[in-house]
Amino acid sequence: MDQNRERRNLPPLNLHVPEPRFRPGDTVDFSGLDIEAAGTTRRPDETASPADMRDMAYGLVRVLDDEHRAVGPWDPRLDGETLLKMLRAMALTRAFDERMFRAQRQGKTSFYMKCTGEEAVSVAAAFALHHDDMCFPSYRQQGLLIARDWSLVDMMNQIYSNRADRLQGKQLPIMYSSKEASFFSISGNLATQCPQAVGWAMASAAKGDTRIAAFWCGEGSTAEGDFHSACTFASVYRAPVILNVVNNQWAISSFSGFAGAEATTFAARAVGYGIAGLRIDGNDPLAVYAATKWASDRARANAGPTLIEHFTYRVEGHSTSDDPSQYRSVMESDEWPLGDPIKRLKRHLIGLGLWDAERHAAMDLELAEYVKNCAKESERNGVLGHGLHQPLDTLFEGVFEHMPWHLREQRDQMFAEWEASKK
Ligand SMILES: Cc1ncc(C[n+]2csc(CCOP(=O)(O)OP(=O)(O)O)c2C)c(N)n1
Repeated sequence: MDQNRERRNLPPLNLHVPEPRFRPGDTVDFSGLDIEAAGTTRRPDETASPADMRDMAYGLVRVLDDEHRAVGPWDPRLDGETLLKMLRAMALTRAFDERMFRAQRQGKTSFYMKCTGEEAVSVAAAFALHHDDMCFPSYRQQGLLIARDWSLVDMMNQIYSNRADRLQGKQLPIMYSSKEASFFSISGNLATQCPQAVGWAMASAAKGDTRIAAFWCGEGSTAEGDFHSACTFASVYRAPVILNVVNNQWAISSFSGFAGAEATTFAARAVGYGIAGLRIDGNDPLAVYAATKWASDRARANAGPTLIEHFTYRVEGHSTSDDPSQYRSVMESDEWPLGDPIKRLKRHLIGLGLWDAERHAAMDLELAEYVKNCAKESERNGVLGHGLHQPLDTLFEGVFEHMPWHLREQRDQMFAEWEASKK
């Protein structure tokens, strides 16, 4: 049989190439987004079987309603003091971002990345975790360090690659590492932290410890093979780990459709692996807190991992090297229907009678001043381009635990050439 003849009446095959809804200059209308009202999503027991909570992967856990009241079964009922601390940590994260972005524009550092609009994803999660639970972040969870009261000056020293940089200028700015804050070294290679977090959680369980692990990756990063490995190992061994997917709609200039968002949700990835999945309003600090607490209680009860999709929006450019007006409508961030996480918590606290606009404005001024003073302190240790900040030979340290002969040879050769160049 001639198969070519048989197929001659079939339409030609073609591929679907996703296209974002709005491009530069387009009027943005997000009314088509399916966003359910706050308080309507059910709250399963922390030990529920993944099969009994598949609907959660397609819903949207929300606590703060349009009037900024906390409603529904996911309301974590936090006390006012904790809520105010959370608000402050989110505002401090934003103030830090503002200052460091400007430092890059002033040439004091080569690079910076903001997390504007995503402050709740890291800060509220840090409040729900124990201080020594191990975090495996991407480059957009600086709020974890800030919520854990890590030194801003230390973070800035790293950004400036100066003489007080504990990473000795070896890492790109913002690729922090703090063992003391249980904050795993950030790697430029996307999604590598995912299987590493699962492995850490497995080790914690193997040792009979009570600490859990959590990773954060962007929705774009879920397209990496490492994300699949992480989900498989987490599911098979029921590792005490929280898999956070921060769906901020964009991976540099690629919209979430290129990572699979047109066909399903990112929380629904959990369904295929038999993992508990929660899809939550990532701009709702109370929802982030409640979901993280749920997942950590689940992990600590040996009931298995949880994959949380934080539905949010990347308000600013991808990094200081990016200009988002080249690929998306500038209206998008203003039109984003889930609002701003800091403003939402602020209005919630005002509604509770615990806060007001004047105190908020005063706090913003105080935080900006505090960040400025930290920057001044850090800049005394040097900024980019002001000479060599680290002794040259530190370049060869840490490659191996003990420096092998061939690295010593290269180091000596470098010094010899350096001396010769001065003559
Ligand atoms: C393995 C790998 N591929 C590509 C890159 C280049 N890169 C850096 S950030 C980024 C986009 C990541 O987007 P997403 O995971 O959605 O996180 P977001 O930046 O939105 O927080 C890409 C492609 C990289 N760093 N590593």
